[in-house]
Amino acid sequence: MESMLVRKHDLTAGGKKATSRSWEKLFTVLRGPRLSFFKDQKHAKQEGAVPRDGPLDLRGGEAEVASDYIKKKHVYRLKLSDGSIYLFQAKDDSEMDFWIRTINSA
Ligand code: I3P
Repeated sequence: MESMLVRKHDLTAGGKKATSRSWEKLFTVLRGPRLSFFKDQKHAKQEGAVPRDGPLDLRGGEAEVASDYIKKKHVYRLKLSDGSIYLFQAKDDSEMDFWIRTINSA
């Protein structure tokens, strides 16, 4: 699975507040239980491409609607087993539901 996703890093491993907290549009690649983020599709397709972030290990993690996040619509939260948290903003609820299901079954 590959897609441009809009992401905000909230907490780092161990549950510390992330220092780089702005919303970013990143080319995202899901392979098995691993989620990797690239600057754009071109960077992702380069031979030996190194992700800008990740891969994140989704095993033991969970995605859910971020109903307490009221600044933007269609936002879902990914909690990882290491304590880190990422928020994602989908373009609508159906895209949000799709990604929540996809992440939770990865
Ligand atoms: C962040 C940026 C984010 C904002 C975050 C800021 O600043 O404005 O959009 O999150 O607030 O720190 P910067 O771009 O300088 O990193 P929200 O959109 O959720 O408000 P936060 O630190 O309160 O999460």
